[in-house]
Order: sequence, then structure tokens, then C-alpha cells
Amino acid sequence: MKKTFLNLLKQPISNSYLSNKKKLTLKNEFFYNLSISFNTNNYLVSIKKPINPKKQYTDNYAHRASESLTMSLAFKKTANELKSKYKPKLSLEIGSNDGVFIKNFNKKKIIAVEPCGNLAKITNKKGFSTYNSFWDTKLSKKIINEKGKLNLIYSANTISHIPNLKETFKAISNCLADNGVFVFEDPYIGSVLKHNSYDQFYDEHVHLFSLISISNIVKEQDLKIIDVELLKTHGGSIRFHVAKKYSKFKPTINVKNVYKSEIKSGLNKLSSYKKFSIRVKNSKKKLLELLKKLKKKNKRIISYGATYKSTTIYNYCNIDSDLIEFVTDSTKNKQGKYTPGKHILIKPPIDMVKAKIDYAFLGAWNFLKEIRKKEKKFIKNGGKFITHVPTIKII
Ligand code: JHZ
Repeated sequence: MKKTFLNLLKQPISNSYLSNKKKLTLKNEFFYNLSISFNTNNYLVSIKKPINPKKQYTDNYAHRASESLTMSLAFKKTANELKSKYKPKLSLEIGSNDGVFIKNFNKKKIIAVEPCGNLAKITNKKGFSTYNSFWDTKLSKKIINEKGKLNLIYSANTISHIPNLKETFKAISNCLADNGVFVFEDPYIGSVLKHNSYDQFYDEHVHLFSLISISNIVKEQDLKIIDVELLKTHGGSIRFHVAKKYSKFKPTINVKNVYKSEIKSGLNKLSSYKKFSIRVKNSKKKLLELLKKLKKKNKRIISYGATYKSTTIYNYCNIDSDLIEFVTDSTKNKQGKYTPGKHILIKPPIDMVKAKIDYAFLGAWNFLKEIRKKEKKFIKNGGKFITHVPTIKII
């Protein structure tokens, strides 16, 4: 049974950066209700009513995974680890974005799948065979016919974006070779609860996974979890290694250990999620109190990183350009546009130094280390960061 535990109010599509504030008024901007539920049968945490993926993954998709050095290096490391561990003859990535992962592979040995036309174009142009399509059983059959079965399927920050997990895993099961492995990673619900990072809930994160929920879901498609890793990326992610039920692989001790720790933290209990929702309300209250207090003292505040995550914060907390003057982002195609819903102007990071800003709220809190290294001038001039993770504070 699905039980709603958190209501993050009306939200726009997190990727819908507006090119002209005047053209798109609140009247014709798309909003939906972001409510989060816990399934008491399989322990999966999901958006109650996900929106149609065709509205989200368009040929105008903004996020470029290569924009962060931290992630580029993490993907390189992962690619090398997977190649040496599983020695795949043929691999595939679901949700290849701008090619940040596949670029570490031989072009003849990896296939990419990417629903956003603008992104698929980038990797096709670079010579990587890219299917510009959503991942489903129809596509998996096409791939088997054209390329054969796969030894390794990888996916980062994509499986959690797909509403129909049954279809997703069926398609995986279809095209995995008998001893092939499916490795996927997404933000971890255990970290979200621990760090109060409620901004990990937005339209694209249809589900946030735990080991206990994914175990139940893969079982239905005759698959099994053979390994699990807890990662630091994106403020806490979980990586699953999945294989066919009758394959040669035996689950590692990690599977047992993470399972135990999830039960201990109550990820199988509705009460844990209800307690989290109280912390979220408190986080909103405290953030608004701090921003308003600083404004009263005539401090200048901006936000760092026009992340999808921060869309949830601005719209849930009702933060607009009265509190946050502008948002900075290094992504060229976000600059000069306005944030979804609250319409705050996005500028290049250098503008924060030029404008002698006092405080920068971290929209990209997950890259704090990298940002601190880059923004030495801002820090030297007395600039300070504000974060809501795990609690509201100035750092
Ligand atoms: P970042 C997106 O979410 C969407 P977002 C998606 N749904 C998902 O799951 C994750 O990515 C993986 C900028 N930046 O990665 C670049 C700087 O300006 O936290 C990005 O726009 N300066 C697919 O948007 C943003 O911040 C910097 O120094 O929540 C970071 O976005 C750095 C490091 C980043 O994901």
C-alpha cells in the first residue's frame, strides 16, 4: 500500500529554465503536485503521481554531467573499475547524457541510449553509437537484433527517473548475456533521510532507492543483487550490481551488511519517513528565518548552482528574487535564463565576485569541496556559504 508522507507543494519541471521571464507567466508555466509516498509492501519511495517523461526529456535538456570535475573523475574511475572487474566485450549505458561515462570506453565496445535529442547528438557526433530513445522492452529487442546480448549495462542517475520499473528491469533482463552484469547508481534514500536533503525529491527523481526496495523489485524479473556500494557522490548514492538469478555470481558480504544497516535505520518503516517530513518542515522554517534575518541586515545573497534540486527548495520555501538576487551556474546554456517557477536570473559564477556578494546559498551543496577550490576570490573577499544539509548553517 502506498502511504504519502511528504508534500513538497506545487512544483514546476526542474529542467524548464525559462529563456524569457515575460513570455512565460505563471499562467502558462506547468506545475504539478510533488507528494512523496512510501510503499509498505516493497519499501519503495516514489513520487505519488509522476509526470509524463516526454515533458521532461526533451531535445532541450539542460543538465550536462561533464560540468563537474568531481563527477568526470568519478565516472572515469567507475569505468576503469568495471572494465577490469567484468571484462565486458560489449557494454551499454542507459542515459548517456553528454558522454561523460562512455568516453572512457572503446567506441566499438559500447552502445549508448539517451532520450534527449540534443544530448544523443553530442555522443553520436563523437562516434559513439547512440540510440535516441527511452529505455524499454521494445528498444532492448532492437538492440539484441542489431548488436547482440550485452555483458555490461551501466546507468547513473537514470533508473530512478523511470516511472515503470517493472518494464525497465524486464528490458534489462532481456538483453543481458547469461553472465552479464547490470550496474546502476542513484541518490540513496538512506542519505536523504540522514542529511535532510529533501531537495533530492524533484520531478525527475521518481524513486529514491534502498537495497531493501530494489531487492524486491529485481526478484520479480529473475534477477539478483550480487553487490552493493554506498557512494559519496551527489551527497550519498547507492550502486547496485545485478545479475541473472542463475548466473555464476554469488552475493558479496556488502549485500548482507547494507541490508542490516537499512533495517537498523528503519528504511522499512513508515514512521521513519514521517519523522523525516517533520525535519523537512523545520528546515524550511529555519532557512527562511536565516535569509530574512540577513536581508534585514542589508546583506546581499545569491545561490550557487542552478541545480534541479534547488528548484524544489525555492518553490517549496517560496524563495524568489526578493531573497536571492540571482543564481550562478557554470553551464553556458543555463546562463541568462530564469529558474523554473520562481524566475530567478541565472548568471556565470564570476558575477558573484563582481557584485561583491556576502552570502551564497549552496544549490550545488553536493560539490562543496570543488566549489570552495574554485571560488577562492569570493571566500577571500569575506563571502560565506549557506547550506541546508544536514541543518541550516553558515559555513
Ligand atoms: P548537480 C541533475 O540534478 C539532474 P542537479 C539529474 N536528474 C540528476 O539526477 C543529477 O543531475 C545527477 C553547476 N556547477 O549535478 C553545474 C557550478 O556552477 O548537483 C550544474 O548545473 N559550479 C540528471 O542539477 C549544477 O551546478 C561548479 O563548480 O541537482 C550541479 O548540478 C559545479 C561543480 C557545478 O545536479
